[in-house]
Amino acid sequence: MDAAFRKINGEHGTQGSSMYLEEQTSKAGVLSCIFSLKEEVGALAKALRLFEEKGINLTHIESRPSRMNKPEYEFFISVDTTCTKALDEVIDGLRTQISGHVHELSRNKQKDTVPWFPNDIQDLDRFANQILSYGSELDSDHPGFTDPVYRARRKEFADIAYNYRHGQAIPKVEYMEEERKTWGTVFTELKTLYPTHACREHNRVFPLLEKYCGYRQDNIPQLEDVSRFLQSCTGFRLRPVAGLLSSRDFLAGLAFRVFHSTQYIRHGSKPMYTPEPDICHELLGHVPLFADPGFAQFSQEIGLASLGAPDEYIEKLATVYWFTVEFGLCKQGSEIKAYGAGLLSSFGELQYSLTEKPKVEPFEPEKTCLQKYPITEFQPVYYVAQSFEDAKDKVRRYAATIPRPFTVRYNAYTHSIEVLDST
Ligand code: HBI
Ligand code: NLE
Ligand code: FE
Repeated sequence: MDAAFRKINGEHGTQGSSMYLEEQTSKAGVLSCIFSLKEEVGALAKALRLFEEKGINLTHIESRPSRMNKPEYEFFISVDTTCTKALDEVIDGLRTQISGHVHELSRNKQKDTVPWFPNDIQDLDRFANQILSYGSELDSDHPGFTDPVYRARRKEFADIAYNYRHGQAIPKVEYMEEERKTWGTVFTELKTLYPTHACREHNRVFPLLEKYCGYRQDNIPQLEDVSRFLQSCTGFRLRPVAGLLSSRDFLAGLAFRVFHSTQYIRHGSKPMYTPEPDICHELLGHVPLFADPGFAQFSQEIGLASLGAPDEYIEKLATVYWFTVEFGLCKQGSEIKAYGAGLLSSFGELQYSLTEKPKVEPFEPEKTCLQKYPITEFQPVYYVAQSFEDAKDKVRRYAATIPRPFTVRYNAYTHSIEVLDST
């Protein structure tokens, strides 16, 4: 409920997003409809009570003033249900007891339809509007919430991402003094920890980024420069994004070797740790490893496995992603090092992760994929991989157990997905 409720829809060019909605609603047991209500106290509560009485779970709700009927409001809702009878009764109730107008947009009870996925790298342009939270609209517990300069700045970055299309150069940004100061602190602290805490692949690439991409304490590198560098190493490229994407959208990008990257920087009051991705996280945490061929392939495997996968498997793959790409530890010789980007971009958690405090378990996708985790504090558990090669083999074997009536192959010449029907 929470994530869907916060979805920013339509505000920045509705075409892509409405298309997406239709496709989203073709999932099993989902219904979307619009009903209108006269403006009066308690009208919405009355309508919602009908759903409650029948035990139907709302997964999305949005309101807008009616254009046709000025004193009315329209409500767009999606519900999750397997019981059609209850649903029919609610719709009847809405029609007879509450409002004349109920417009059913889609209903699909087929259990085995395959969720839509991008077939071509350009299809990723459709994700731009589908930000879950933290776009330019900060939540009240965000450290930048009461800082008007920071909020205005976040809006500028969100606009760059919303307007970006595949194939364009990523617009360069002139960072402000305050922003460069924050970067400087994060960069300096992390750089002293990397030799002892980061995995060898990260340490191998880091000097190249200093040499070719302007990684310096007094300079925030430009996404475009870094993206070109990555393309020359592994074919991975960056694409600007306004905030968090859904797991499904985010993982789909990886299938094309596209990494959705934020461009704003964390609030200067908390350089040591932030729960949301920011440019420090992307450039210092993720980028060095996407330049490593073995790791790039591992990441793409997770992305390919996600295409068209059922929702519950997306959640599992997102969890695997979380405990590897974001918070993974790996064995190197007799030591354990960090390779997860969430660790390599937080000088607080990087230190903590290699102490005795957290629990450490071996990485086994079948087990790891079920682990619950917090997203706004240091992790209580980490998973240790033997090597990227080993992690990749394990994820590939795990992916083969995801029920899909087809297999996929990436065509790197055309940047498109080839679907091989296996039914
Ligand atoms: N969206 N922009 C963005 N960046 C991420 O790192 C990210 C995301 N959405 C989901 C996500 N990461 C992961 O936590 C997994 O759900 C894939
Ligand atoms: N906690 C990380 C940091 O402070 O850099 C960001 C994690 C994003 C998932
Ligand atoms: Fe990340």
